[in-house]
Amino acid sequence: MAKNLELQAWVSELAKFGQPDRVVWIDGSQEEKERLEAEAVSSKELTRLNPQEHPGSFYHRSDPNDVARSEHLTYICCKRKEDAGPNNNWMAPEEGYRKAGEIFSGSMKGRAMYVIPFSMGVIGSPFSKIGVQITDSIYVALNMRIMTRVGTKVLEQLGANGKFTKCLHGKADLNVNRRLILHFPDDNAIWSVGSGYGGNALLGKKCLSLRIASFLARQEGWLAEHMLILGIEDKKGKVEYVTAAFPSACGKTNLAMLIPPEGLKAKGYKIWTVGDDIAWLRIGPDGRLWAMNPEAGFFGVAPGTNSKSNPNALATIKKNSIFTNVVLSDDGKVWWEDGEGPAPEKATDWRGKPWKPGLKDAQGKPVLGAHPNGRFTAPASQCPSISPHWEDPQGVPISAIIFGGRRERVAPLVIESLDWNHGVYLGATVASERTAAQDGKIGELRRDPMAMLPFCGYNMADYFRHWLEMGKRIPKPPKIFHVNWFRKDGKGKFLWPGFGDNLRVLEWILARTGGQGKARKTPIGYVPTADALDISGLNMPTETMQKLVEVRREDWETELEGHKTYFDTFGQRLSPEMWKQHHALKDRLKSAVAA
Ligand code: OXD
Ligand code: MN
Repeated sequence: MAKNLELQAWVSELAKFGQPDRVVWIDGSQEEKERLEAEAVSSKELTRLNPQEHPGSFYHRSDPNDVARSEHLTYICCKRKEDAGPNNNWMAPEEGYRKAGEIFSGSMKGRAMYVIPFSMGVIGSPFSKIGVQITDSIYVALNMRIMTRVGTKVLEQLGANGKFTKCLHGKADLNVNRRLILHFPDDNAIWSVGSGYGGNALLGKKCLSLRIASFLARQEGWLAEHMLILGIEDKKGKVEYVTAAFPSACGKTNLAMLIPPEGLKAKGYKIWTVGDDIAWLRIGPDGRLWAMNPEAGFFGVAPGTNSKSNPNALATIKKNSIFTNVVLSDDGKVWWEDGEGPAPEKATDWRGKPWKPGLKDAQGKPVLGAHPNGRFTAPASQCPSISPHWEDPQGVPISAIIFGGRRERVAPLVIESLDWNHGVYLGATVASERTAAQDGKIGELRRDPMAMLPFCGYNMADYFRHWLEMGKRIPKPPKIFHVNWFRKDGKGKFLWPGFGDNLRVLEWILARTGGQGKARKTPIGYVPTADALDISGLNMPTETMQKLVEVRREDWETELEGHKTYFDTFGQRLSPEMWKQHHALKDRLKSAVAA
């Protein structure tokens, strides 16, 4: 039980509100883990997997209408609509509390209410934030135990007077028409009702560590970002760290756990994973930017994870993991499309229906066994490439920030910004084709600034301003880059192999931060010369490399129009510096023609 009176009062108030049968305080012990797992198995919320194949691991199927983040039901509830900005859905706080309250009220009847004290970041680090999540989902409670640091130690850290984010989650009836994911930045509170999907229900992740944290970060002078953090160790043992922001389901987890490709083996690189999804960045006493991973686990997309795309992830999920919405074989093993080994002959799919390889629907279309956004939840400590510094309270110093989009055309493999403000412009204009991690039409192009569009807890115009301000305050700023692994040739084939070979681009990036690496200055920034990257062992024709680093003026003129249309959505609120960057790019494109 908590010493914190505010916490005690809040929990009793919510118990009256939700009317659960009992209240269970999560202490974080091993005994508790086993008890919860046994309960979840007997209530059929979890299936215990084959203990030889998947020791300590479980399977979960979510409601078929509840398999991805519901962006259209996600709101920022601040007093003034303009403070939420065009990038967010907005609801007045009173209305939010009322609407969600009506759904919550009495909805925990017949269920347990779990109270989960959790820390984002190592317990006790001055940079960590404490939250307490209330939930009536045992699946959520078990996932939170993997994704965050939970329990008595957190309560001790919170003490009698500590502040915490109040996170209320209730499954209610999992009805999409009675689902709301609400953020109250002024109250440091989150109310999520009607969903059991990770991104909507594990409130420490997107809700606290990005939406609420981005709001706090602006007030407190730091950055909360949708970024992986990785370290690259060279032959001499020197490690440099980079962060990278990509839209959901664009391979952040794969990049964070990258294995050096054959062709670069002789160079003796080693990659260290610090985080795969979220970075909190602060200015260190040495004037550099330092990044820490607030999470304790990985909540990764399963389909596509295999021994080629990500052997480290496969090793990480060998044990003590939870698999959601993938294929479950009759002998208790999991499988997914583009995964490892042949599909099981006797299995059930993510919807719980009998499934076998080659199954077709009434229209003759193949039936996927796993949902494209099927997930694994696994402890970060089990990752073979986990950095020895991943839990350093102050984080790791950053040499480069990388923004990435998913574009078939236009954006070259890599661009180095001209300076910090231009880098902010590059990040602010990132565009991507939609993936399966959010509801909506797959493939549609959308602007996704800094990969934060669904996660910035306030007006994005103010967020760009905050980035520009940070640039003034960092004495030794990292360089900013933009990458695009997804460029295709005229026939729809990817030009770049991706996966481990992305290290070749990281190598160039680090060379550039160290004042080396061959580049040509183009209107859009520095781009590698066609011979700048080490592509040994790749067997790549010169024309392919030329295509990858090509900057086509016509494409960029159209692109520029897209930037303008996007910037216009922010009206007067957009910093003049962003327009200045826009016009400078226009001028550079014009003078390139003249030249
Ligand atoms: C995620 C996401 O789950 O970005 O990380 O959707
Ligand atoms: Mn993410």
